[in-house]
Amino acid sequence: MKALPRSKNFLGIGKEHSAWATSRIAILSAPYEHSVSYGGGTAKGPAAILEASHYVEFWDEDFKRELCFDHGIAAVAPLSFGKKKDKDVLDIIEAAVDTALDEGKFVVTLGGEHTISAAPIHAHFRRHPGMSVLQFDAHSDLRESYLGNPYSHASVMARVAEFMPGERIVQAGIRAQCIEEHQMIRDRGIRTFYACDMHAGVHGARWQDAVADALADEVYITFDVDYFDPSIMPATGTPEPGGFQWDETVALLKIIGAKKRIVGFDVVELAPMRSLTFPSFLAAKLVSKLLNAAFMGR
Ligand SMILES: [Mn+2]
Repeated sequence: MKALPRSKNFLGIGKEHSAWATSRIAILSAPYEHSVSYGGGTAKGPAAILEASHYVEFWDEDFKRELCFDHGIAAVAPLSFGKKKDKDVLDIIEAAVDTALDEGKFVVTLGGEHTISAAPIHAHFRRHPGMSVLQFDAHSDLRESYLGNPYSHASVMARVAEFMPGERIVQAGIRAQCIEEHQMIRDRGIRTFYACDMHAGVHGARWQDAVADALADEVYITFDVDYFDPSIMPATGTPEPGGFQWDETVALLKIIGAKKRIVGFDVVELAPMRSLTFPSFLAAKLVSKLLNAAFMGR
């Protein structure tokens, strides 16, 4: 795969730390947007994250290192889907993730709408059959189909639940769902942490510990940015009030980084706003934090 030049890559790092052959980390862009239900714009998410990442510091104040110079980060040219959609698009993404994993890379996938996550989750699950998937999201995305489309962003975790055991799907931040999704969570034993319970202290003094305890040793993270409160993340298709703040989220990532092994992750559903740059920056810094959590002790 071919790495993007410094002007377009992650963090704006020089060739010696961003070439494909020598980088341990690969960032794939999957700018797929088809099943929009409310606000649009997620196709522009990956490019906005890469652009904003040039303003993220190399040095991470939480993890006390410059990860990009230790391991190398290669961002590659965005995948293109032509007129393809649904399953055909997932096949293209999964093939790309497979290629990168086969070359020993730690793979980050940027969306795009949440639909795309089924592909990297499946690719990682085939290699790590004991893993959990941790879904940060306002919505449980467990609808069998939405507006007639089983490959809707609102159905992505229903597709994942077709190949993963329910108890190894862990959802955090959920605050919008339909009754069928609620029943599926109960029937399949999906581990859902509802925002109302997390905020109310139902899971103890620190909900972060309860979420971490629900995970297997190996964890894949799928991060829908609408998990955050719209006050800090307004740039997403379906914002929901009552979301989460930055520090409490980073606190969980540090716990997972210390106690578990993050095998891969994706960040999806950023719909960048022309008038407001901070949401794109937040998403870029989130990618950096997730990478640091994943490489803790490595
Ligand atoms: Mn979602």
